Amino acid sequence: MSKPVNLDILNSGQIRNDWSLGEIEAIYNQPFNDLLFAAQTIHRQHFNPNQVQTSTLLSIKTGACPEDCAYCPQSGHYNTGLSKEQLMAVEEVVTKAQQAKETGATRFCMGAAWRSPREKDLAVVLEMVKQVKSLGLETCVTLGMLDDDQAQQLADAGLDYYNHNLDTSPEYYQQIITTRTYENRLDTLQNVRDAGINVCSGGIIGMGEQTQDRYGLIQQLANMPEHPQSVPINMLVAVEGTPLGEVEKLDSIDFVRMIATARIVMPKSYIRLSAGREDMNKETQTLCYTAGANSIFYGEKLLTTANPEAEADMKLFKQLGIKPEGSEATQEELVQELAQELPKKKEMFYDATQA
Ligand code: SAM
Ligand code: DTB
Ligand code: SF4
Repeated sequence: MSKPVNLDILNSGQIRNDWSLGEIEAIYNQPFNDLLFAAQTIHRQHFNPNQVQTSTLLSIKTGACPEDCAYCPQSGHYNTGLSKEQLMAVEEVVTKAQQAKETGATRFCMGAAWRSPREKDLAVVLEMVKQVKSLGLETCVTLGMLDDDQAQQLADAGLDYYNHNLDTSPEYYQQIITTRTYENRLDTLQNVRDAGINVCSGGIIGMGEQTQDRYGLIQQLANMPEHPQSVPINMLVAVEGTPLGEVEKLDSIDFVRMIATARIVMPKSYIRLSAGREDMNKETQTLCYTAGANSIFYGEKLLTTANPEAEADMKLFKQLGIKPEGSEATQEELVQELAQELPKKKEMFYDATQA
């Protein structure tokens, strides 16, 4: 075990963009209680510890992606049984966004399985952004690589966040994706930042990486010119048919360590407990909240795989005294409402993990 990290340094309130791998390693490997205490202390300096932000995802264009990301059920390089779908119609997306709002989400994230958007598709997405925003929701899209002009068009449409993950360390990246480079990803993030859109960028753990790669991912995120405003930490959802379909499951304590480390080095960012919650019990999720996670993907579906039911999340929030950030309803009202409404709203969807 590394030496405990000096809390005076951690408590300085300074936002740093020069973290060394050694420092990140020392933070990650502290005795668990010291790590959680440091993360919770820092969390309280910048956030209400009893509030969690809720984002609902929708896959607006599913499958047949030309990229070869080894984790992804939507890559056209692998057979996961997922059928290719066209870009959804604007009205359909707006209906889903309205439902997400009624369920208590404050941000609506639209994902497309593209390498980068074509001009005519981007025009449709711009309209989606405008209309979803007019419902009073924050908007986020993830469409693959963007050039500066595309980022500007999204900014002009009023987009709040762009999600583009680094996924892993620069070293391990080559084992995971060959069809685009780490540099391509950093360039897209630069274009997004320059256009004045909030950056949402994080990664995945549990892909067979070494702990060094986790430190490397955190270092890349934390040493950007500005910390991403939102940092999704995903646990791999292993999907049969992808090269990572059979990878060994991640230990939940390692996941909590990753959340706590992200919280400590990026004190003002929203750290999102992201994919993989279906495989976590409520105690693990609770530890993540204690470690400074203050955002979740909310609603029964991620992009193509399952996520906990909204009702289960609201029940846990209620047990923990957590309030969904910015939602007009309290978690108590949402629990009651969801118990009545959800069976009506629920619909069957293709879950790539159940193929
Ligand atoms: N095609 C766009 C792109 O890659 O930029 C946007 C959609 S892509 C599905 C968004 C992110 O979801 C990926 O960067 C990856 O971090 C995450 N993701 C995809 N499949 C996953 C899986 N099986 N488990 C965990 N996270 C996953
Ligand atoms: C992110 O970091 N995780 C989300 C979102 N950004 C787009 C996607 C998770 C996808 C999990 C696999 C699936 O449902 O297809
Ligand atoms: Fe395509 Fe995105 Fe999946 Fe990679 S992660 S295969 S780019 S949808």
